[in-house]
Amino acid sequence: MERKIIDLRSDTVTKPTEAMLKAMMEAEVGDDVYREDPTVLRLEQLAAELLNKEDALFVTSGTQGNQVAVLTHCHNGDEVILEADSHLFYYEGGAMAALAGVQTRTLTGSRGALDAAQVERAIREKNIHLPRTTLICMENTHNRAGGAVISPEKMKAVYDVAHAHGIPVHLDGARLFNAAVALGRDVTEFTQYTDSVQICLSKGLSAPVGSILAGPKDYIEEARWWRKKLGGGMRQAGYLAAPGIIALTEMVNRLAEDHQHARLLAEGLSKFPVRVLPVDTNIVLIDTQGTGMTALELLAKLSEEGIRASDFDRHVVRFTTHRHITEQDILDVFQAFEKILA
Ligand code: TLP
Repeated sequence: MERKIIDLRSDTVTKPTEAMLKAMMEAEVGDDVYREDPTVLRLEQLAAELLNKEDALFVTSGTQGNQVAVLTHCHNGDEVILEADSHLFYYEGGAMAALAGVQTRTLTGSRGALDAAQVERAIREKNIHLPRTTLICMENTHNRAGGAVISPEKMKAVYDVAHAHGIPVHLDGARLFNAAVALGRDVTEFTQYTDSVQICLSKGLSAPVGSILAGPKDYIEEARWWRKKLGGGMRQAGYLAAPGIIALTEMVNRLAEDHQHARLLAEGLSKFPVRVLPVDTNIVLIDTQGTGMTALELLAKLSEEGIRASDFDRHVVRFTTHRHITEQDILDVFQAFEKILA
């Protein structure tokens, strides 16, 4: 019998549900570049409503949504303030510099949250020598901070500072629904403190592909133009939008189960000689130094036991729970740790 792989590398590995596959088969489609795909239009309208924004755009990925957002907000030579470990800065291949031609002003947050006073100090004054600060980005949940949730109150503090200076705010909400479920608050409580927001349909929500960028109507119109320039004008995209509709309508509440599994994993791992970082949602970070192994060395051992996770730093391993991870899988991880560290 083939051995089961317990894949905790990311929630991006989730496959579509039966209902999603059926919706894909039955989707009504048209050419979306002509705005004639009824399923894409339905997804975009639904997403705009849920996020309480005027309009929304279906994009190919979280990275494309974030980069289109920056391109739409900024001109080249502008400065963007964002958290030093944010996905936009850390994991998007330098795209902000390469595509939008902006320079980044990174601030170190506290579990991913920017400090409003620090943001205010970093905003450039009007001066012939200086670049213009034209965008402030936040990330919620914050991936490299271990799926940390940033409360709407903390977001408001940054948003108020940004708006006092006439600067828009973009939210990388790849896992915003995880934040909302963790705090038991509606996503609109977070999105009210953003001008634009990107959410991923293809992570814990299990759609096969795609993200949403939402914001004001004229902003999304401009974003649509940038998406086309980046090659993101998809034609019969309704086949991909159909599972996205199910992601938003049927898959949000189940994220609580991923959070519960992450807590279970964290509790169990804390009995081993690793340092387990605080867990808010579906991501568990551990520091491996107490094992005498680097992250890569521990990952190699785990892999021999059929368990996959990600290296986040020389001594940091990330485990991400998702729909395909069961309680038994978590127990199997503990067993593997016992064997590896015996
Ligand atoms: N994150 C991936 C990797 O790129 C690290 C993962 O496995 O977590 N924003 C945030 C906060 C993300 O975590 C990700 C993906 C993205 C944006 C980009 O989404 P995609 O992969 O759809 O481009």
